[in-house]
Amino acid sequence: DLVPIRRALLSVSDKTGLIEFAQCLANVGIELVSTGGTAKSISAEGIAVRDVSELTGFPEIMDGRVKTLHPSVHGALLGVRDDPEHVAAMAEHGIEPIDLVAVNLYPFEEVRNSGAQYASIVENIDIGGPAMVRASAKNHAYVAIVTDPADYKDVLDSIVANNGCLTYEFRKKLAAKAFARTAAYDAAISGWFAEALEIDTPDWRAFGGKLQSVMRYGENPHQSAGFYLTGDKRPGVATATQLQGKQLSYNNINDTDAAFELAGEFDPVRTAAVAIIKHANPCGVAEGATLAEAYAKALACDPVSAFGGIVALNRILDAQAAEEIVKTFTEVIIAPDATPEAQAIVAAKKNLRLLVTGGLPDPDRAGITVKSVAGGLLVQSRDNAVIDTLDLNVVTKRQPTQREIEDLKFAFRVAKHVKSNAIVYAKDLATVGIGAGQMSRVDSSRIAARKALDAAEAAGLAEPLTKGSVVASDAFFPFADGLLSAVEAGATAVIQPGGSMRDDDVIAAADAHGIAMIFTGVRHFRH
Ligand code: 93A
Repeated sequence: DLVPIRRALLSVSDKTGLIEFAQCLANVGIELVSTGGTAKSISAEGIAVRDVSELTGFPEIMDGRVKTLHPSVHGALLGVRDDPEHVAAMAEHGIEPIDLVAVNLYPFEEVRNSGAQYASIVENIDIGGPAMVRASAKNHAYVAIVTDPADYKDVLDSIVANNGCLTYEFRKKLAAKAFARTAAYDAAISGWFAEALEIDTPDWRAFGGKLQSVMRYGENPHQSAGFYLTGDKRPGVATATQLQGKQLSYNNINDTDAAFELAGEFDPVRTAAVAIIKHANPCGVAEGATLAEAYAKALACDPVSAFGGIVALNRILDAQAAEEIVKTFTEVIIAPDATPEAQAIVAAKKNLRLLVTGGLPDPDRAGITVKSVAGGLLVQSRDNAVIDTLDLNVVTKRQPTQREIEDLKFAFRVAKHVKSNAIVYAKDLATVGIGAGQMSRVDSSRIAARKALDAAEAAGLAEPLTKGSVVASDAFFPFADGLLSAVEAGATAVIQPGGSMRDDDVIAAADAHGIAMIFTGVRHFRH
């Protein structure tokens, strides 16, 4: 069970803690062997170390691409110490066993994230390092593999506590950690290729992830929760800087993500846009000449639900918008940035969380989404269909007016971010009624119209804003009833994917009421 540690191989790119580790190993009589740079650092401190080329009888070649890839090294790591044939082979070829290996790999992830050039990223794919890590980890019955400088101290303590040996239990744990490291390393490399080639397929990086924070609780207080980062640097809730406010909760993170992904649908050069989110669904979205105007329009859609909501902006938060937003109790504001004046205004609300992202999510971009089911994970490519690039077919006798077209595109853009069944009424580039998450489309349509009535009543308007509005549906109307309920609410134009067996009935119903209807050919289910 106990393996005496007599010889150690050190080959590290991250030289954190190296000297102290090497010194302590040497102090207890362990012989040190090292690769070029590592050996240099160690011997510079006056610690005795043999160069690995002395073991291999072969120099490092090809700019270090081949330095430890040699039978003298891998035989020393893989040899089974109580197998007579292995022992004989080691003796025959003069292979000196290695009992402890400390390796950390070329910093591929850092180099990739630093925006280095292609060739230098490729050069930072470590081959010999992972080979040694995997060989030692496989042979953990005899070899201890250390891949994290944070473990040096435990290793040393353990060697001292066990009279120069390490236990099987300890070596096994180190081996498990070693394989996790090489798996994450390869996942980073394949993820980088997938990105470079724009491969729109599941990317396994999403299942690794680094713990960013532990939340007080999950979706409910009796659930525990953590937030893991995939390493993807796109602007969003995971990479944002929090300028002020309480720690984000699990639900905050989920809702903030929904809010900002929706805000990202609106090109900031073309328009200012604001999305207000509650329980991962928008309760008001609008475009405007300024953020303040867009916010006021978004708020008017459903001011009751907006209470305690999340506000996402597609432009830099300015003072005028901040003044408006802080008038309503808001949990989180997320924007590409915030002016100092706006920050000062938000600062008056101590608990209000303000996140800045440095940019907007790109709705066109490929990516993946993951959802857990009992015993599995469902993985799919991101819904990156965007209305601007779709073929819009008018299927009714009446063509939509220019104003209707603008509102229809707006409504469909929003519907993509509403849980199915999604019905979105819009007028003058603002939502005026949103029906979300219903099991029947006609119910969503009725709820949206009902909410528009409530909002009109609260605002003292004579009639709901759905009068003269347009309506978007995330999926086709299976029957004419959903469309008819929208007509009843006062919609004059409809946008939907089309594709129902009864499209003809639905088109006939639209024609009978003088409705203009567009088919997009693309569905936006979101569950
Ligand atoms: O270029 S490699 O893939 N070929 C090798 O044979 C090899 N052996 C160790 N990279 C190799 N290494 C890596 O070199 C280690 O994983 C470590 O990250 C680094 C240490 O090099 P140095 O001691 O010269 O700083």
